[in-house]
Amino acid sequence: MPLRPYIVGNWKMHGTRAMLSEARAIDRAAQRHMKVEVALAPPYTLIHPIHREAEQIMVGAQDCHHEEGGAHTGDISASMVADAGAKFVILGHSERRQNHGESDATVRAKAEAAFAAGLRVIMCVGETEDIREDGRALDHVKAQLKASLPESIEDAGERLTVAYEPVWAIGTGKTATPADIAEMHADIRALLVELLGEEHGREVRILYGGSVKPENAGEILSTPEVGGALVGGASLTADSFMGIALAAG
Ligand code: G2H
Repeated sequence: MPLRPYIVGNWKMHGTRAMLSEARAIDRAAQRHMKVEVALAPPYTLIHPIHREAEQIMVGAQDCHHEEGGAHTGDISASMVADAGAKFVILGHSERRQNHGESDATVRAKAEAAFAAGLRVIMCVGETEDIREDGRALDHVKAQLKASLPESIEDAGERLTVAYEPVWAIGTGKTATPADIAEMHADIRALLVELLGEEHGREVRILYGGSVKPENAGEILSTPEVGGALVGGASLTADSFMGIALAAG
């Protein structure tokens, strides 16, 4: 049976405890829209407070370190975010790949650590504008995904989600066309089936991310092979975030 549409808010580096009221409002609204799975990835400092209060939404982290512990000042491990209440972690976001020099190998090591800690993983992939203009977007994204995923993933259908986020569409107001999204998601689906087998490969949800907002969510979410959305800016208020969730189901 296909999993429910998955709408995930990525608060990035936004949010102090003053934002807890927004998380509560999202949680209350999510209780009225059970056809959609709603999740939030706040900054680390808000994982536990939101986890303690939320009844419906799933809370996750935006990153984790690949090692279990050690002399890594400022880092946080997969088991630590799980201990704080996180049920999933976003990995390989382009802001991590670009601003922190994360390679596919680093992202893969983080995914292995996250699965070992019992977390679900949202694996982000996407091409830059130069790569798209060169006509290499499909090959680039598939190579990135293949190199970022662990060799084997138990219960991949449930525990893995892929997010396609064209780098040029993130926070810019630009979105890919439905035809471009459908083409990319179909290619990602074919690769997932090749890597994970027919059953799990078809079950994994493929999210679209990049300037998703209530106004464009209906069109994006009805595109073939789009199983939900990873939402940045528009997830910061309950009204706009739940406007997107409503468009999903
Ligand atoms: C892409 C997205 C969420 P935004 O990074 O991951 O952010 O919706 O602000 O483009």
